[in-house]
Amino acid sequence: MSKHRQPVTVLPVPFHYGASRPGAEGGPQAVLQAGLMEKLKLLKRTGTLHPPFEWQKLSRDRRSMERMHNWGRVLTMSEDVAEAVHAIAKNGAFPLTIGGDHSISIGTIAGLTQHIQQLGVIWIDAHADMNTPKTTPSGNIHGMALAACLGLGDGRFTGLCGVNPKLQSKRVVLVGSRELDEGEKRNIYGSGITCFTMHDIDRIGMARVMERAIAIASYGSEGIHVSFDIDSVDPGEAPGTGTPVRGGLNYREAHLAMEMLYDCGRVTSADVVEVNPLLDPSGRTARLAVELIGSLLGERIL
Ligand code: HAR
Ligand code: MN
Ligand code: MN
Ligand code: MN
Repeated sequence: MSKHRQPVTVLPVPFHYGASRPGAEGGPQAVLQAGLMEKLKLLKRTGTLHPPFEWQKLSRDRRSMERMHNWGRVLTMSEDVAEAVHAIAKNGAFPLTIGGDHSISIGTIAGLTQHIQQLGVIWIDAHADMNTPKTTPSGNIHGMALAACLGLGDGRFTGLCGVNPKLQSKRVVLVGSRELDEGEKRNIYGSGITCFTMHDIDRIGMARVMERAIAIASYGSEGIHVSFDIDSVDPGEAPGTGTPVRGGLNYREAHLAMEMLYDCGRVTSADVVEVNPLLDPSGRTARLAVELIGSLLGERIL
């Protein structure tokens, strides 16, 4: 089946234990309420909703430490998400995972790499999520998610699903970075992944950045995973997120990135994370998320 026409299966992951504050667990409901399934129907992408997990079991898990807050809950969630995403991909569908904080991508990528060879990843985010327990300034695991997928950090996460590392740095690209911690910068340069900061977008434009990002992520890969953190977008457009950073992608740049990802025909899965409805009662952040998913799946807003 053409990648452009794969049916989409939505996996809601209402989870916030990878972040410092609650709210992101309401992300999936907010995005569904903003019309996600209707959008998929409009685009003729079927749109199956995966049944929710029994998240209650997580609340009793108290395993935590100073440099990896709530690691027990994050690990249990990651195992469940990996299994669900692998099953969705095996069925020939496009897994669309809706977070939740960005730690959920540890599970998504673990599940995908069981099915897709040499997965490429484009991580669109104000942050790099390249900390390890050694470099983290916060202890929050959402800031360590991409590092874990590259084999950096604690073995409980890097070893998830028995493959380590899950990604090869030559097919991993950051887009929109503008808040990097010092130790994290060393991890980025040491790992060899590609990083397009907001400065690069200002300098050469989003179109050229995305052309390069797509070329890098698709080299020798069977598919590209898009991990989209809504905080990549400027807080003026997307205020409902836990760690907003000024100077982000504007409305047109965010849509252009998603449109170019659709046009390349190689995207086989996506995460949309860090929508926090508690911080945006107006719902505009969730509505923007639905719009951007539309562009990623072929809608054109001109
Ligand atoms: N770099 C900081 C840390 O590790 C904050 C990053 C977490 N925020 C996110 N992730 N939303 O993209 O704690
Ligand atoms: Mn992130
Ligand atoms: Mn498989
Ligand atoms: Mn972020």
